[in-house]
Amino acid sequence: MSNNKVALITGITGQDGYYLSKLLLEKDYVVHGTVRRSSNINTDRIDPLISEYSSDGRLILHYSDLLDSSSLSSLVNLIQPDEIYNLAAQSHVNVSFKNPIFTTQVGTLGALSIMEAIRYSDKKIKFYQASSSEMFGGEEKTMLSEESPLIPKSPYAASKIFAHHMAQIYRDSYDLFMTNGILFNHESPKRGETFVTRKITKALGRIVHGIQSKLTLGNLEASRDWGFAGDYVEGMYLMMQYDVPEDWVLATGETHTVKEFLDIAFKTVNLNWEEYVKTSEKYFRPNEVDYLLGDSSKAREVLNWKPSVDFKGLVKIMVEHDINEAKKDFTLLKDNLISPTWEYPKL
Ligand code: NAP
Ligand code: G4F
Repeated sequence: MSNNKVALITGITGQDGYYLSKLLLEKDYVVHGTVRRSSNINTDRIDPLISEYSSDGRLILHYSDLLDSSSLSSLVNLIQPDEIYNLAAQSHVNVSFKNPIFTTQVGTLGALSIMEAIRYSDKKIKFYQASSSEMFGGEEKTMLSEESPLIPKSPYAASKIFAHHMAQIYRDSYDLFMTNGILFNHESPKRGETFVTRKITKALGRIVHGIQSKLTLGNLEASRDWGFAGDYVEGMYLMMQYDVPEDWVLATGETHTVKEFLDIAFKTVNLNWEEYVKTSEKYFRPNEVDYLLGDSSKAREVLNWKPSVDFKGLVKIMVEHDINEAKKDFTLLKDNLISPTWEYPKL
């Protein structure tokens, strides 16, 4: 019988799913992950981990969907994990205005289905809920902590608040280990390509290689506390190793506008962003979170967590990665294997 700890990660195919599964595998966990069936294989991010860890049974994937509560409860029964990290969500805020019912079903009942499976399990299973700084609403220019009021501005934020409160209620009512990580924005080369940071660095790489000529964005004045995803999954792990389940903010303590991100990114390759970027109503939201700045003193003092990558470092990592990626696209284009799309992405 193996002594390895067993974790179940929902949303393992996403940005954080990649970094968290890598971290846990390096810590000798057996990692199970849920994957949604899609018409194209959607495991790109974790393919390197699959090839390294699946043959010896350390990384095991299961078809599941947060909307299918019976598949979740049978998975929990089958695997009997020590820890469950609920990362699955329709995580794009603007899309949540367009698909509010789906976003809400996944964010609320999806999360609750896992909590119910844990409640009826014979084993004491620790649970991590991916809460979000989006829940704060960013009404005022203040530092936000675990005690700050929650003022949702989107269906996404409202659904995250429901799951956040249910984790607290299950913690208090049934003495279960339900921890909430209230994470401020965290980015990386694995970030989805329609989130603003990656959209910018992806486009910049393509501009550098001459295969894109412009970039259309929305609100450039919005300000975010942006950190590196690799640092934030370390924080998730630390929260789950702490003696008691609590709520924890992870943030860098610095905030920057989209304009500042553009400025630093374009300057790394000696370009002026104003010559390439335009804005369109299409990317403005019906209700905007203007300003997010986090106070993560509790996690820093109690968990000894701190981010290792600063804002400029983050921009540099992402720009360098996407310039290399675009070089591959350029080569394929040159050999006529793909046709030019002058602006990317279309969504
Ligand atoms: P992401 O890249 O969008 O990944 C989301 C994951 O959820 C993907 O694996 C996705 O699967 C899966 N998923 C979506 N709908 C699902 C459903 N109905 N059933 C099962 N799985 C489903 O998000 P992320 O950036 O890694 O974020 C991880 C979590 O942290 C999310 O819950 C997000 O809301 C939250 N969060 C993120 C940030 C941030 O800045 N990144 C900050 C605070 C909180 P597919 O690959 O098939 O789409
Ligand atoms: O990159 P974003 O889409 O991230 P947003 O809305 O802050 O949400 C992310 O962080 C949350 C944590 O606070 C997570 F919970 C959530 O799952 C997600 O990971 O947008 C950042 C800002 C917004 O103010 C947006 O209006 O950038 C602005 N923006 C300007 N132009 C744009 C664009 N955002 C996107 N996605 N695309 C644009 O063209």
